[in-house]
Amino acid sequence: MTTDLFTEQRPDVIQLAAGACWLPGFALPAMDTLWPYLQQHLASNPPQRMMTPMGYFMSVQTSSLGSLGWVSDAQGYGYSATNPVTGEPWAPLPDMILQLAAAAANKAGYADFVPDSCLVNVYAPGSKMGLHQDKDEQDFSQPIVSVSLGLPATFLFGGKTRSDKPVKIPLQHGDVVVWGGPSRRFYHGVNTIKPGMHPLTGNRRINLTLRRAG
Ligand code: MD6
Ligand code: FE
Repeated sequence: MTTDLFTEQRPDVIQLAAGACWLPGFALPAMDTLWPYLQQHLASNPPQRMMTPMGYFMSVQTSSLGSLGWVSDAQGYGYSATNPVTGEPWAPLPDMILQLAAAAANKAGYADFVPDSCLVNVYAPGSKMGLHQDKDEQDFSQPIVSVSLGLPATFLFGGKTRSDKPVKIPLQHGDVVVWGGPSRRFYHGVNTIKPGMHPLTGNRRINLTLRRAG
């Protein structure tokens, strides 16, 4: 079988679970402004490998935008108004990203999503993220919006318990995943990123995770 990668059409919305959907290519129209913005952000806010409470360094490098940034250290995971590396507040979330997040959430059935936190994850080949739940936020009525750029990744979307077998979602540059409501605390993760070269981001995958944390 041959697949023509250039003409292959993917649907706009793919339901993953109750309250969760995959929006293939949803962020592509925003890329012309999103990618230059992120490049600049990453240049002036170098992403860092955070330590987990177990004392291991994560393979992913992270930085944040918004009034609360996601941080981890030997004391635990959580949100912080300041960048632990610089002691300074995180840069505010630009309108362009707020609009993209709200539009994606809306398409998934969540009206009026206003995130206050945007985690910027940088994955080099070999980086991965183990299955986990997002449960450090105050208000679980708000969804999570995840935007992918650059190298492809297999996103794992599981269920309520760690032992629920995850579905494997082949995320491409510009794809968005939204989960909330009944699936807000579902386990998820990212398989090891394979080596590759993307025309925009080079040899990395960038993921934005937008949440209402406070
Ligand atoms: C991703 N990240 O980078 C997904 N969740 O594609 C996450 O799911 C995540 O990086 C909670 C805290 C940090 C994270
Ligand atoms: Fe997560």
